[in-house]
Amino acid sequence: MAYFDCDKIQYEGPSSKNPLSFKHYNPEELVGGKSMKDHLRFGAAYWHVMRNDLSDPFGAGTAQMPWDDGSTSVENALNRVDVFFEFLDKTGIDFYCWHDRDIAPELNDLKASSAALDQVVAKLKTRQAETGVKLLWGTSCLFSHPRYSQGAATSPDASVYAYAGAQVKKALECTKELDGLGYTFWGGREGYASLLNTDMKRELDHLAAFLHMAVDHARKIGFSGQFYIEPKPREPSTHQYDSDAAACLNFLREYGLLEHFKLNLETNHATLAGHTMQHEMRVATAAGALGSVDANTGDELIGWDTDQFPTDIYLCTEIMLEILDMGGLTTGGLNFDAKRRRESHEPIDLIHAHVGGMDAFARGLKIAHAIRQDGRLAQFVAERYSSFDGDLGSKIEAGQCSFEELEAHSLAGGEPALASGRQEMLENLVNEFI
Ligand code: XLS
Ligand code: NI
Ligand code: NI
Repeated sequence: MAYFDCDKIQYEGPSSKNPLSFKHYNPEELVGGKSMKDHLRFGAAYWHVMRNDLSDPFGAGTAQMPWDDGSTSVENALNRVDVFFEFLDKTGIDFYCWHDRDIAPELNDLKASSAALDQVVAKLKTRQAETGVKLLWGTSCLFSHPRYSQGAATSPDASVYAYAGAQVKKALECTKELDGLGYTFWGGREGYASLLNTDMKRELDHLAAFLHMAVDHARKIGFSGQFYIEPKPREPSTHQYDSDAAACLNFLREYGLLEHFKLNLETNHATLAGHTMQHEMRVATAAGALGSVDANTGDELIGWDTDQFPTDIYLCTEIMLEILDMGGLTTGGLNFDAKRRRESHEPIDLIHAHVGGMDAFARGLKIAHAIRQDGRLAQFVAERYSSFDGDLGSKIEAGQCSFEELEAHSLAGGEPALASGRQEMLENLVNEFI
């Protein structure tokens, strides 16, 4: 039974008027000696594709899901797997991500929930083997159930903490079973609503202990995938401890976790943090910790995580520039953590949405590659800092300079003649390629 009313999406080139075709994403086409598919490593989010009914705080779900009987039965969960793989096949997406509770229902107790998970994981494993699709990362939903309303690894209640640990243990084992390339922690409710009732230091210590246990367990079971932390400043909590890339890096360093974790950066979360995505990526790359991307976009006018599909060519260009500059994605990918608008309720809208996101990133990739090939942008930046290549600058960069030497230099050299930053010229240069 097919649910998406289209054939497998084909590359038809920029002149095609067929909305269900790729105009720019041509998976095997080489860009700088590497296929577009390998550059972009697109992933689909099980929670949005299969489980998001498009409800919002003001109204019920609108999404048509003719395959879903609305029950929490394992049979229903198993049926969804086939629909999801039809979707992956038609869009040509090779990676996917899940939360444990997206793929299988939370049942009456932990044992029953874990058993349900095992059944679905077995089916996913079979479908992966048949298709070559890979699990980009798994994660555990530690934010939906009421028990986690005051946090999971930062809950004030040790029994809730334990439950969360048990859930992550199982989710890690399932990720290993599916040869997952990574495992993500997004601190859904790891933060606070009020400091009046919060012992922040204790909560952070607990969170670090939790992540260390995850690292230890991964080692025990032989899971060698990459761990990620996904920053987000707020929503659902008022303040989340993983508020942005810099806060995450500080936390990981402070608790001796940086060697085990990279960041999974989400565009809309950067917006909520008051940063650009490029800023967040630059911060992560500087620490050697940019792992993966949750590719979506926010709305400048709405202060929450609207999780829209990326369609902005400038944005995709900036993201691809950062990715190419760091030498490309390795374990990570571009995971569409994005949902259709509530008005786009038909199954085919899922295809339109992903095709658009893939094409936008394909253009971003080609443009970013062309900008790098051209070389003027990088050359400008290199020249802008070239005074640090001289005697004084090299000494400063090597940590071998003193204030006395800086004083002597300034006394002898007089007032520095500063060069222009040429921002507008560079913006025009980028536009040459867009
Ligand atoms: C929510 C997050 C979430 C994570 C996975 O805002 O983006 O979807 O990616 O838990
Ligand atoms: Ni995300
Ligand atoms: Ni998000």
